[in-house]
Amino acid sequence: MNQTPLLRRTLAFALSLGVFFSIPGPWSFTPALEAASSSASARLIRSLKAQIATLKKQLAAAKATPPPFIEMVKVGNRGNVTDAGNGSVLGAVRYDYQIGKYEVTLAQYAAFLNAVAKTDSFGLFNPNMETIANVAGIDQSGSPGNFNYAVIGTGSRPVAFVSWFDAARFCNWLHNGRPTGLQTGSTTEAGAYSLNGATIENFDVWRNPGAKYWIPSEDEWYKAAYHQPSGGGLGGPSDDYWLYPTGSDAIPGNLSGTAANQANFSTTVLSVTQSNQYGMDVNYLADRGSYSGSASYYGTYDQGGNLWEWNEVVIERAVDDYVRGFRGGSWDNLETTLRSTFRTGDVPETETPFVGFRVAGP
Ligand SMILES: [Ca+2]
Ligand SMILES: [Ca+2]
Ligand SMILES: [Ca+2]
Repeated sequence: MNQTPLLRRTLAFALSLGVFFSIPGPWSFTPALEAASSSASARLIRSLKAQIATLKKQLAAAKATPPPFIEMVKVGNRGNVTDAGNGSVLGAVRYDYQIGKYEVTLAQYAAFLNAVAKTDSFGLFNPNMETIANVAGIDQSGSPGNFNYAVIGTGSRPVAFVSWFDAARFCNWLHNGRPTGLQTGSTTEAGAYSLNGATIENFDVWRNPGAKYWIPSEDEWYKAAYHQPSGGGLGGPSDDYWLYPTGSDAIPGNLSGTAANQANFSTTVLSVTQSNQYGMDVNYLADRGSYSGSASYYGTYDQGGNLWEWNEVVIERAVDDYVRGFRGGSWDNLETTLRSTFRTGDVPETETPFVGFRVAGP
C-alpha cells in the first residue's frame, strides 16, 4: 500500500479508538485507494480526521452522562450478624440493598417542591425552611397554585424541617419517576408508601412491596453506618461494628476536610464556625461530603452529624405517643448522639432544624 505515513497513523489511530468500522464514509480499502492521487489522499485524511474528531466528541459526551439524581452506595455482606458486641440486636440485614451516599439535599428537595408543590396540599414546604438561618434553606415565592421554590445559598446542604411524612412523600415521588403535578396517588400519595393524605401521628404506614426508594429501616441505616467486617481482611473491628459512623471507635473531631474521623457535630465549638459562640444568623449545615476523609465502610457520608436522619422504625406506638426513629446526631448535638448505641426519635410529623433524611433502595 502506498499510504503516506500520516494516513497510516490516522488509520491506526482510528483502529485504536475501536471506531474504525463505524466510520461512515465514501472511502474504502480498495486498490483504487493505492492509485489515488496525493490530493485525493489529503482529502481522505481530512475527511477521516473530521470524522474521528466527531466520534471523539460523541464518546466524550457518552462518558459524561450526568450523575444520577440520588447517588446511592451498595451495601452488601448480606446475612451479617447483629452488633452483639454492643449488646445490640440491630445491624443484621439478610439482603443486599442501596442507601443514599448523602443526606437528601436542598437542591433535591427544591426540585421535588417545584415538581409537586405548586399547590402544597400536604405541607411539603415549611416556612421555617426559608426563615431559620441556621439551616436555610429554600425560598418559596408566588401564591397557591403557582408556588415556586429556589435554593438559598448552596444547594448541597441537607434539607431540614422535614417530617417523616415529607420523607415518605419524597420516596414516593422518586418511586413514581419524579413526576410533576398535584399531590396525588400518581405523585406523592402512593408508591413506596400508601399515604393518601396522611400527615399526622397515629397512622400506620409501612413500606410497600416493590418499593424502589424508601426511608431506611433502622437495621439498614445502622448497618450502612457502623458495619465493617473483620474477617476476610476487610479491616473492621473484631466485632464487625464501629461505635461511630466515621469508621472509628474513637471520639470524632469536627473539622471538615480530608482528615479521618470527623463530622458536623458540636464539641466545645460548633463545627462550621469552629466557634463556641452560637449565632442566630449563621448557617451550621455543611455541604454533603464535606468531611471527606470520614466515610463509612460502605461509602456513606454524614450519617454522623449534619442532621439526624429519619428511619422507618416505630419506637413507641400508643394513641398519643407514636414515635418514629431517627439516628446519627446533628450539628447541634454532642458526640454521644453519633454513637450506634444512641437511639431516639419523635412523633413523625415533627419538623425541626435538626432532622433530615436519606433514602434507601433495592
Ligand atoms: Ca412538612
Ligand atoms: Ca464494636
Ligand atoms: Ca446525618
